[in-house]
Amino acid sequence: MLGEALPLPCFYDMAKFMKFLDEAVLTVERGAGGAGCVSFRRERSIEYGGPDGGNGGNGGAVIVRCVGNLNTLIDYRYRQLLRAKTGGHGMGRNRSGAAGADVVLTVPPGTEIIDEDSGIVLRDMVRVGDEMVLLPGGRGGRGNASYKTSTNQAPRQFTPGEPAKQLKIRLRLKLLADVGLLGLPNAGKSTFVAAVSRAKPKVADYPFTTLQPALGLVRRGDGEFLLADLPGLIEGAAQGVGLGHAFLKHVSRCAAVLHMVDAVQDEPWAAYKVIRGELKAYDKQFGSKLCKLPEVVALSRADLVDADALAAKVKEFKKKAKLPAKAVVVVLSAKHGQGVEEVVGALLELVQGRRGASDGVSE
Ligand SMILES: Nc1nc2c(ncn2[C@@H]2O[C@H](COP(=O)(O)OP(=O)(O)OP(=O)(O)O)[C@@H](O)[C@H]2O)c(=O)[nH]1
Ligand SMILES: [Mg+2]
Repeated sequence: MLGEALPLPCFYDMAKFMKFLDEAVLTVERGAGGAGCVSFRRERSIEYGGPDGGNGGNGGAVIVRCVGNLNTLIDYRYRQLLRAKTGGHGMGRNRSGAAGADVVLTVPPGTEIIDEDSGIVLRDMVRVGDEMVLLPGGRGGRGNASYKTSTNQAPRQFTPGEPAKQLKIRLRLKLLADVGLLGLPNAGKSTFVAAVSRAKPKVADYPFTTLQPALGLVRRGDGEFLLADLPGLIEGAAQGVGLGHAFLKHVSRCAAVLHMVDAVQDEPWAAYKVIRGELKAYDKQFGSKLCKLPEVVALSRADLVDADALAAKVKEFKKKAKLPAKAVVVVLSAKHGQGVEEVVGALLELVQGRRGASDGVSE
C-alpha cells in the first residue's frame, strides 16, 4: 500500500481544518461608584463640627489584556457575565469609600473585541501586552464635606456614584496550530495526540488511519498549545504519492514540528531522512522553510523494542539521521507514558519562545 497513490478526490479543505475561529459572547459590567456620604462631625464640646461626609470610591473597570501564554478563548466559553466590583460608599469622619476591584479579561494575541449589538470592532488585540479599558469604572459620588463653602457651612448635598453599566461583547480569535505532527504513517502520531489532549483521533494499526488533520489542545499549567494531528507522509509525497503534501502548507505557520519516527522498524534514521527529504522537496517547490522549523524528534512505540536494541537504535539514529543542530531527541511510548511529558515540555518551550519573539500576530 505504501508508495501507491491513493485514488482520493480532493478530500479536504485544509484551511477549514487548520484554521479555526474561536468565539465567545459574554457580558461585562463595570462596577458602580460608591455613593457620597452626608455626615456632620459630632463630638462632645465641639459645636458646629461641620460636614465630614467622605466621597464614594470609584467602581472597578473592565480591562482587556493580551497575554502570551494563551491560545484559545476556552476560559470564556462558559462564563457569561463578568462583573467588576462596586466602589465603597463614603463614610463619616471624611472617610472615602474603597475603590472597587477591576475585572481583567486575558485574551490571546489575535483576538478581536466586537460590540455585539453594533457589530463594531472595538479593538484588535494584536501584541502581547496590549491593554484596553473597555469600560472605565463608575465614578464615586461626592460626600457633603466636598460641598462646604464659605457661604454654605453645613451642606446636605451629596451625589450618588455612577451606576454600573453592561456591555455585551463578542471575542473572536483566529486559531492556528502551533505544532505540526509529522511522520510516516503508523508512527503513533494520533496515539500521542490522544494521550496529551482531549482530542479523540482514530487510532488503528494500518497506514493512513488519519485522513484529515485534527487539532488537539495541550494544556500544561498555564501554558497551552495547539497540536495538529496530520496524515502520514511517505516517500514521493511531493509528487502526490499517498495523501500528497498539501497540508504542509499550514505547517509552515507552526512554531515547531514534532517529528515522530517509529522505533520498531530496523532503521529509524532512514525513515527520518525520508520525511526530511520530503520537507526539502516541498521547501524547494514552494519557497517555504519547513526544514528550518525547530524540531522535537520522538522515537515512538519504544515499549515494543527491548532496551538494548533501543539504546543501539538511538545511538545509530543520532549518528546517521543528520539531525538539525537544535533538534531534541526523545524516546517515547505514548501508550505507557514514557517520554510524553518531556516531549510536551520541549514543545511548550519552543512555542512560548516563538510567541515571545514574534509580535504575536496570528494572521
Ligand atoms: N505498543 C505501542 N503501540 C503504539 C504506541 N503508539 C501507537 N501505537 C500503535 O501503533 C498503531 C498506529 O498508531 P496511530 O496513532 O494510528 O499512528 P498514526 O501515526 O496516527 O498513523 P496514521 O494516521 O495512519 O498516519 C496503533 O495500533 C497504535 O495502537 C505506543 O507507544 N506503544
Ligand atoms: Mg493517525
